[in-house]
Amino acid sequence: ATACGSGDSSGSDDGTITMGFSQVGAESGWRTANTESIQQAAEEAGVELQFSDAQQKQENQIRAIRSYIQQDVDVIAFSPVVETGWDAVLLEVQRADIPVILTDRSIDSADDSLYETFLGSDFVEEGRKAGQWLVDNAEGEVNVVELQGTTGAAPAIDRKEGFEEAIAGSPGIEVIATQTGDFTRSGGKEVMEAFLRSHDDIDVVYAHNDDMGLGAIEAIRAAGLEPGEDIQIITVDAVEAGMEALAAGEINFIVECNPLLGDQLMELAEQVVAGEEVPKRVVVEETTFTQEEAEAALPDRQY
Ligand code: GYE
Repeated sequence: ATACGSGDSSGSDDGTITMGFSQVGAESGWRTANTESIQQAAEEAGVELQFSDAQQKQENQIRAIRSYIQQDVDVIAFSPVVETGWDAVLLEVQRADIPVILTDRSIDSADDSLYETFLGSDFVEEGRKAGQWLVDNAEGEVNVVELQGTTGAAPAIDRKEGFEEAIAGSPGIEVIATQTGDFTRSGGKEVMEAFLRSHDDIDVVYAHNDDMGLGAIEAIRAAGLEPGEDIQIITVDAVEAGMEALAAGEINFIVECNPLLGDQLMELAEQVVAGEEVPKRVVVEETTFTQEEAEAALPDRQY
């Protein structure tokens, strides 16, 4: 993909768009579905995809982005593992005149000229939905432990914030412990084991994703307790394994976070490469599921 002349980034000579995409990692079922969606959508749209997996490390993403500048791709898209620390590398991209699309997670920067658009969910709203369900279903004093996502990641920061906002008016609901489980099943299990060792009065787990909730289920079982009964579990994502646990009564409520962003990403890429105006923010539409709703929805779920 060579841009001929200044400011002309209308794709390679044969019109094919080359996209450099830096993915967070493969930490969760959500991420796997997201990667598949992007790869499949690229193929269908005829976009040549340079894909790299950062294994949840910002330095790997920065390295990948620099290599996409070297390759002079037409557009760079990435899902930033953490919110801060992107200005320097994104200035390099800007100087190379390559448009940037943020997908899934956003960045925390004062300079919004560093990217064209951000396509992703409203994580604060997801946290609010989780908290609101608890407010509506809580009886008496409720002790919550929180399994946070990756430290510094937008969905971890925002899901915490939205949840706290929703429970703020309910003095009976108290978060008695909170710690990161890095969005992985093993992380969720380990942290839940530690919580169970130091607290004998846990009523509810709020996990920032299904995978950590599934890890918590294992820890709760191992402690001789019934997940979903003795300790209730609220998660975010609604990936297949989470929905199955919900339908089986082990999880009590899931807030959906849709990973199927591929088609919208390719559309936005075509538009920004063609120099068209795109909205600065594209929000993904989502719902929530109770145990009964999970059972009904499972047969038609795509992830
Ligand atoms: O909820 C979690 C994944 O950024 C929305 O990352 C995504 C989150 C998702 O690891 O499962």
